[in-house]
Amino acid sequence: YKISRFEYVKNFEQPDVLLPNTWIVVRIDGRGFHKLSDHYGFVKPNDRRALDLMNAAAVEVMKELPDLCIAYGVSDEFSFVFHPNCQLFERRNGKLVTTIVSTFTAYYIYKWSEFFPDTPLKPPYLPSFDGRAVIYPNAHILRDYMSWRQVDCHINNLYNTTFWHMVLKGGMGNTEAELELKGTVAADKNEILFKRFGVNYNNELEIYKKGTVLYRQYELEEPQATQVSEEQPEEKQSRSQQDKVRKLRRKAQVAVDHVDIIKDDFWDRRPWILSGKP
Ligand code: DGT
Ligand code: MG
Ligand code: MG
Ligand code: MG
Ligand code: MG
Repeated sequence: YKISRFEYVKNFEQPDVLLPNTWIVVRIDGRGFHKLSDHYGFVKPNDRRALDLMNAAAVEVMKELPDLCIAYGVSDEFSFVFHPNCQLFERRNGKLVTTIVSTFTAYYIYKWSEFFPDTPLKPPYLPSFDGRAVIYPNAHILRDYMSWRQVDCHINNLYNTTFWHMVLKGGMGNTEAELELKGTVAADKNEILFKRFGVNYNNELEIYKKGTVLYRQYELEEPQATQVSEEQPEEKQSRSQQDKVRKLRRKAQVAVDHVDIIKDDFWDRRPWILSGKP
């Protein structure tokens, strides 16, 4: 029985369900933030207000979506991670990505004036974000993904810190500084910073060097290493089980940390992040 003769158009919709039992990473990235950061006068190379605003918006996303188990942010991007047992929106790609992107953007704009009280947002420079979902087959590869983003953060920050010291404090032209940095390795940049500007890169803020990791805090951190076993495909949880887990996750504080997530220690001390329990 058809409700109307127009209903056949529904058949044009394409399925976009993401593979079951895989990690889902939704990465969002600011659109045209190079221009936007210039327009609103973001401090170079790192604007603490801008990063804190990104983190504040991401914390709200974590609070609204208890299925998220961890998130990592750097510069104008954030990666949000769903556990393989996540069933939100039947794992539909479009639903997951658009919900995260729009919730994040809404909070970014809502909270803007809290972090930039003297710089009101004005068209055409309104912040917007793109987003995509990628699935990863196991926790090992998921961790390699997270490590990739954090290594990127480190490489870019060391480069940008050195570059902007050479330009802003060393009086070099942009092209001149760029040319000198071409082909240099990390040790060279550390040396430029130290010898010319008396800056020890190790003393830069952790938030700049390591980016930001968000996760739920349950006050059950393990003091020493315990091995986390690879997740097993699990039986589907019942509705009431799912509700209970959601409640627990909602109650948990969202921790905002600037720590190494490449080595095992971070994960060993917080086994619930990869186990998905709770
Ligand atoms: P896109 O993502 O292709 O639309 O283009 P952009 O311009 O957003 O490029 P992207 O995402 O590769 O690079 C991020 C830009 O945002 C980069 O040009 C520097 C800027 N940005 C991000 N965080 C800060 C900050 O804390 N301070 C300053 N001055 N700029 C920042
Ligand atoms: Mg981009
Ligand atoms: Mg961008
Ligand atoms: Mg970016
Ligand atoms: Mg609706």
